Amino acid sequence: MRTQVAIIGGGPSGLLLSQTLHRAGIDTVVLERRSKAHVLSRIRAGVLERGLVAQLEDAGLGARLQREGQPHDGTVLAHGEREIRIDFARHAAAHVTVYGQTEVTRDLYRAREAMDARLIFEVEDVVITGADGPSPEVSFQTAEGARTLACDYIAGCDGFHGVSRKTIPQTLRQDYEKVYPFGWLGVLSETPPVHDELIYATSALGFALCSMRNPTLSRYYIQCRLDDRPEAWSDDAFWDALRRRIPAAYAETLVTGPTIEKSIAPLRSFVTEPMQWGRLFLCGDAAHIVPPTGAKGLNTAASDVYYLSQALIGHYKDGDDAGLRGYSDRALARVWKAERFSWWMTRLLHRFPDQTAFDLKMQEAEVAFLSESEPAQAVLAENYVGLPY
Ligand code: RFL
Ligand code: PHB
Repeated sequence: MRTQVAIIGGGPSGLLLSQTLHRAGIDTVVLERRSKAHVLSRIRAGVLERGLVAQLEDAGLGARLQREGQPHDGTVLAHGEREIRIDFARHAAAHVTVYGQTEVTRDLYRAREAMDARLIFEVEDVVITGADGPSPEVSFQTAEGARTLACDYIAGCDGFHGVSRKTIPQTLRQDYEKVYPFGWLGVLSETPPVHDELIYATSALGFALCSMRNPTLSRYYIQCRLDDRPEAWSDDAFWDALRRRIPAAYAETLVTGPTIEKSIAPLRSFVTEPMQWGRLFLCGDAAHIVPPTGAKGLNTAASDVYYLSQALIGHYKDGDDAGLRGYSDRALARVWKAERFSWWMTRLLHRFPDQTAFDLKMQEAEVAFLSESEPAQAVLAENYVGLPY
């Protein structure tokens, strides 16, 4: 089997890259370790920056997103009973769009399948060879047996636990990592959202986030211990913990019900440099992870896809390899700013087990400053709606 660009991973990065390259006349094959149903069952991101919305529109995926995506002109930060509304429209002349990653992925699969794209599911034992030479190959197993995919370039879109990053020799890359001493317990529930904007809340009991997917589907998170298990949390215990962490006015109007999904995600900041080795290019979670506090993971994956697709189009259409040579530096320049923002939001809004009385005072002072300073709110708004590509 042969293609121009072999894409490892059929999550949002791999699918968006495949769709964008297809529209530019570049052939791809996507190799995905799991089944399509499994990929679509993962509940993840919910907030899309304008850059990602524009990319999806350019990729021919605007119709349902326009119909069902909800524009949000602001968000609420709550510290105990103190509320700060961050006005994106006023401070950044922009909005974000609430539209689930599951729906983005579903739209991408539909579009790719409508074009008879080559998507191979449930591949195992993926091995990349020759990425540092002129003729890279990807070998893998399917139910039918061993296969080899020859290609010009490989896009490693296989997430944090994938094989692509690990193929780059350890001596040629530098990993930067910060692991946080807590996780997020998230639930999905068929109840109306408690508010029409997201609420990022911090209290003496820890962080909570009130988010949503649509007017009848809510997504809530609370900070939890790293050794917590979702099964240990009854629905009642979850709702109780959430109510105690959000301002009283919201706690009183919160509509609760049975949860339809409950999972725990650890929080981590991670970047590998460079994001390229020979003809192998990393995109999205394969190269970097952010804690979800700033809603940046999917959006940063999307800017990587933008830079890489532009670079590959430059190569195939204009014979210009400058974009490929500069891919890693260009992507990392934006990635580090999203890392900084996500780390800052995480530090501002969570309770850390080793936090001293002084650290708590610093957090309080930062929230007080934010509530009084328009420029500080503008900085938050500018980062939240997404820095330009
Ligand atoms: P993914 O989504 O992990 O997809 C990688 C795919 O590669 C497959 N794979 C392999 N395939 C072939 N061979 C192998 N050896 C393979 N190994 C793995 C996997 O099965 C998978 O299908 O990475 P991608 O495409 O880079 O997308 C990244 C995003 O999924 C991620 O950054 C976001 O979900 C992060 N995130 C959020 N991002 C936002 O922008 N806004 C948010 O509001 C937001 N909220 C979140 C989040 C992530 C969360 N969790 C669970 C980590 C909330 C949560 C709770
Ligand atoms: C979500 O809706 O899943 C979500 C929203 C905002 C975040 C993280 C997750 O910062």
